[in-house]
Amino acid sequence: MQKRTIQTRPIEGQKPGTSGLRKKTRTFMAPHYLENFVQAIWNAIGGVQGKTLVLGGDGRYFNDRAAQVILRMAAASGAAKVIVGQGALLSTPAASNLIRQRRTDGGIILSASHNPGGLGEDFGVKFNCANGGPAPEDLTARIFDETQRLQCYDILEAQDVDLSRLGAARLGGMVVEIVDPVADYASLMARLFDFEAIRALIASGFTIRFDAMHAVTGPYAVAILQDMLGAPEGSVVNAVPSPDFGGGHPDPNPIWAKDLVDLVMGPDAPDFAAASDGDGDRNMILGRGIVVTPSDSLAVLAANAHLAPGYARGLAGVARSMPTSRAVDRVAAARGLALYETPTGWKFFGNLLDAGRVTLCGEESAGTGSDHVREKDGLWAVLLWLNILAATRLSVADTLRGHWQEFGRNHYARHDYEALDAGLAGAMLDDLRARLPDLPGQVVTGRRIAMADEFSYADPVDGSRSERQGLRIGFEDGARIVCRLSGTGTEGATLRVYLEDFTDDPARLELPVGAALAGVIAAADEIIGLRARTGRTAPDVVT
Ligand code: G16
Repeated sequence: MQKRTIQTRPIEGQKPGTSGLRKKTRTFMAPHYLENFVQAIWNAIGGVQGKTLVLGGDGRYFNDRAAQVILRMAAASGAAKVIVGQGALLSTPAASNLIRQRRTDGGIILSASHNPGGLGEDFGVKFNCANGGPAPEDLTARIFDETQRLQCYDILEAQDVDLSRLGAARLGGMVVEIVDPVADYASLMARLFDFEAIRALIASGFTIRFDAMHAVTGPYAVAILQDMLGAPEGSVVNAVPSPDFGGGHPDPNPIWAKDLVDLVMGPDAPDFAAASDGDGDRNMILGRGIVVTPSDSLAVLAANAHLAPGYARGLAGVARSMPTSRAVDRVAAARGLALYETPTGWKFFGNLLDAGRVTLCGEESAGTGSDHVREKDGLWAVLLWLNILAATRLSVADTLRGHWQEFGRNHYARHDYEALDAGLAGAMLDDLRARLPDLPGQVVTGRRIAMADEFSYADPVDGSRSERQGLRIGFEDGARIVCRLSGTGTEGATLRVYLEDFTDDPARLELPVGAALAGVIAAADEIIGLRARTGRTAPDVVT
C-alpha cells in the first residue's frame, strides 16, 4: 500500500452552510471534489496524525464510495484509528454518541439530511468535533479557507476495506474498527428512558407507527421500538435504508410524510405516530387526529421531561433557534428556566450544552435534542414523548390541549419558497433590510409593528459573534414574522418565512393554524412584497 500525494487546485464554492457542505451528488463525485474538501478538514483541524475518528453516513447514494475514499485519506495522513458503522452507516445522533462515548477526536458524517438522495440528488459531508457536535463557525471558516488554497492531498493506494464485517481491519498503519451502528445508541436510550413503563404502555394496547422513510433510522427504530419495547412487527415501516430513500424525500413534515398524516387523520389511526429524516436527527410527532408542530413539541418536552428518568433532576435551561416559535419561552418563564435564543444551526447549541447552561434545545425545522449527544435526535424525541405518555396515560391530542390551556398557544407556520433566483432573493432581503428602521410604528393589515431588526448573536460562552441571522418583525399584539435564506439548499435560493401569533383566549386555542395565521400571512405578503417581486403566489412547502 502506497501513499500518494495528488496535485490539485482549489475548487470554488466549498463553503460549508448551516450544516456542513451540501451539494449535488454529481458535484461531489467530480474529480478531486470530495478529496479536496476532506483534505481541507484535515488541514483545518491540525492534521489527523495519531488521531481517532468516527465515520458513517445515512446510506444515501455515494455514501459507500465516499467512506472508502475518506478511510484511505485518513490512513495516508497518519490517523491511528477510524471507527466506522457497519456498511458505513451511522445516524447523525449515533455518530455524535460514538464520538463522545469513545472519546475520539471527532468524526465525519456523510449526509444531506432531509434532502433527497441519488445520482441526480444531494450529498453532504460534515465534520463534528470531539464534543460530538457540528464544527462551530470559526472552524467551518478555517475549512473554507483551506479549500481556497489547497494544492495537494494525500491518499493511500489500497483495496476497499470490507465494511460489512464487524471487527477490526487494517488499512496501512491505521486500524479500521467496524461497529454495530445501533448497539451503543440503543443502550444510551435505555439509560435515559423508562423502558419498563413504555413497554407496559405498548403492552396495554397503545398502538404506534414509525415511518423511517427508507432512511437510516430504520434499523434503530426496529431494534428499539419493536425488539426492545415490544411494539408489534410492522409498527416500523419503510425500515430498510435505501440509497435513494425509496425515491422519496426523507423530510418528516406534513408534505413529505403525507401518508402518515392521512393515517392519523383516518379511522385506523394509531395512538402515536412519528417519522424521522434521512440521517435520523429530525422528527415529526403525530397522534390520533393531530400533527404536533416541532415548536409545540419542544415546549411540551420542556414542560414534561422530568417524567423521564434521564431528566428527573429537572432542566438546567432550554434553548431554541430564533425562528422557532416562542412556545418554549412560556414554559421557561413559568418554570423559572434559563432560555437562550440562537441562530439557526445545531452548532450554535454546542457551547450552551457543553457549559451545562441548557439541557434541552430545539428548532422549528423538526429538530429536538438534549445534552445526551451534541446533535438533534429524532428517535430520542420519539422516546421522550412515549415516556411522557407512559407516565401520564394521556393521548397526544389531550397532552397538547392541556399544554395550550396552561401556557397559551403560539400558532406557527413556516412558508418555504424554493429554487428562487439567488440574486433576486438576495435583493429582496437587502431591500427589506434597508426598510427595517422605518417599519416600527407602521400599521400593516390592521396590526401595528413594534420592532424590526436583523438578528445577531453573541455566544454567551465564548463571546463569538454571528451577524445577519435573519430579519424579524414583531407586532404590538405579539405576532411575529421572520425571514431568512436557507443554508442547506443546493439549488438557487430558498426563502423561509416564519409566521407566528399567540393566543390565550380559550375560544381561539383550537383554531386551525391557517385560520389563526391568516392576518399575519397577509401582513408578511405586504411587507416583503414576495408576490410582486417573484411572481410566486403560494409557498412550495408549508410546515
Ligand atoms: C440543519 C441544521 C439545523 C437547521 C436546518 C435548516 O438541519 O442542523 O439547525 O435548522 O438545517 O437550516 P436552513 O433553514 O438553513 O435550511 P439538518 O437536519 O438539515 O442537518
